[in-house]
Amino acid sequence: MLLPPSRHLPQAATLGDPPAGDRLAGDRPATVVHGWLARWAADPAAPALLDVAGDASTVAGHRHAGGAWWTSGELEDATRRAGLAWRSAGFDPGQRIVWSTRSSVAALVSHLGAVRAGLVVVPVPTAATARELAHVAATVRPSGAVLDDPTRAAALAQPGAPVVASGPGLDGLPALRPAGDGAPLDSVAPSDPALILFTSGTTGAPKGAVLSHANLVAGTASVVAAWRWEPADRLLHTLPIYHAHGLAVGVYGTLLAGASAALFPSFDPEAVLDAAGAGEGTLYFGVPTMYHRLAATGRSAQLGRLRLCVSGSAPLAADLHRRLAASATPVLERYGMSETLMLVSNPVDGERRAGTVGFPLPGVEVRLAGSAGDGAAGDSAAGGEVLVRGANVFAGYFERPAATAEAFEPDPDGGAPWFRTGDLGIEEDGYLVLRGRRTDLIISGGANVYPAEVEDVLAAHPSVAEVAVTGEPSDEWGEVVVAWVVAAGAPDEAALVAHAAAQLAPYKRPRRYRFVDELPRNAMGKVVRASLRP
Ligand code: MCA
Repeated sequence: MLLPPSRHLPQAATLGDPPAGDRLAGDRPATVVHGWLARWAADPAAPALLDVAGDASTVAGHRHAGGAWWTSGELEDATRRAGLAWRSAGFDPGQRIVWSTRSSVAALVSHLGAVRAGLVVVPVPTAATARELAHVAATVRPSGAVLDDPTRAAALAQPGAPVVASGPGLDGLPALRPAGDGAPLDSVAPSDPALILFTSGTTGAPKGAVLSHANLVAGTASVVAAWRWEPADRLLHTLPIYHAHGLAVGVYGTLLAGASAALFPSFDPEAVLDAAGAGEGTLYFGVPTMYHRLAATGRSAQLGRLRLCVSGSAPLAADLHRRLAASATPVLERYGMSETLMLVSNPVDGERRAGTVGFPLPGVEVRLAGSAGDGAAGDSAAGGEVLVRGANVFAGYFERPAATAEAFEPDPDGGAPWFRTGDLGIEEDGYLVLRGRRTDLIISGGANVYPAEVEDVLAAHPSVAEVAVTGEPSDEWGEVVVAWVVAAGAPDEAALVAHAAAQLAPYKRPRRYRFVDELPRNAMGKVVRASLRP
């Protein structure tokens, strides 16, 4: 069954192949780069980004005084210099760079410059271990890297493939050729790859989802339109910039709307509430763990001064939604994925219904497979699998044709294929209600954890005979990671904790170890993770 089309705009409109009279398609730039350039040229004096930490920064020779707003004109200059610095260091369109930095304007300038130069940016969490960095490097074979900590570059080295590493200021890039050599800046085409986001992997190690410039512009323009994002808006930005939420929604959205964002170096609930209470912002985007901590301060009424608070990346508990609505503001819950960017959102105008993620965004089609009115089989209590398509949906996983093929389902009417989200849902008055997952994915603090990856790491430890990993509900984190271990000999939890700390980023590490005599298995001998969950 197809969900009713977008109800976000005053008139039915889509961002896909548009019907006549679609006002949004006319406004939409061909790529995000073209969108940013148009905004920067239209109002170069407009404030664009602020480092709340107040650090002075120099990027590719552009100097900026600490504590002041970067204007649109400065961003254009600095990102052009950064793009030319990549060129001068020998980088050509299509080459891949790993980008793993804390939130700062300098880090974003290095990123935006690379995108203007047509490089493909591969964001990686700053807490990634050497093993995780090596997996990324072995998969995408990067030529360069931007890292806060240059010593991490060693983990990216591949035999016979040097990686040029720099800090966010790009001072580590060599000048090997005139910057004018190679393709001109800003010559990307909509179908060119722009980002590779590591994600998914119901079957083991994470894969790289390749997003094109067309995907980025579709996935960003839809929320700019639906959330009525205007140049006067100012985002209080506390998300990490290496995930789609903080990067594509938070940063690209701000720049495409010609709006501004104050970048906080990390999430501190008191700092957010101080800024909101002082009228320093109009927008806040967070994961449910952040809203949980904001509510726990007892000061969440300050959020009521903002125009719009958005929650995503994990389900927002209906009870927390109601508490925030009563004390401050009805949070707008939305739903997206790294492979697709934003898909479904509660409305700005109209009821933001707790426990639902809302209506399809402009340009996104949503179908529930296996529900009434759909040909495929499915579990009617949990609803059908959520299938989506639109210009925002990625083309595939990097060099993984079989995994890509599995991720899509043919259209019953012979149209474009549908991306399988792995989530199950039902429709209620046009709102999408998510009801669990087809996969064993765990979402902790808004970050995705794949049981198979954690199991592979733990299984390599000599004290482990067998292991299964599941998620356990948590008010603060949504879910926390739990490992069920059949020990080989005496159980040794301390050794497993140390082993996990060396191999896994903190959010993937089990919070609890439960030692058991055996793991539940089905008739085929496969471990049934679902029967370990509470
Ligand atoms: C940190 N820790 C975590 C997590 N983050 N443990 C489990 N899950 C996590 N997500 C660890 C810390 O390393 C620390 O470990 C302990 O938990 C407590 O740390 P604390 O200081 O309280 O945490 P924090 O550093 O304040 O981090 C909490 C956070 C952060 C701010 C909520 O997790 C966060 O920024 N989450 C957002 C993730 C995100 O952006 N997801 C978007 C994915 P120890 O005690 O051992 O030191 S994009 C996406 O999902 C799609 C596209 C979408 O729709 O948005």
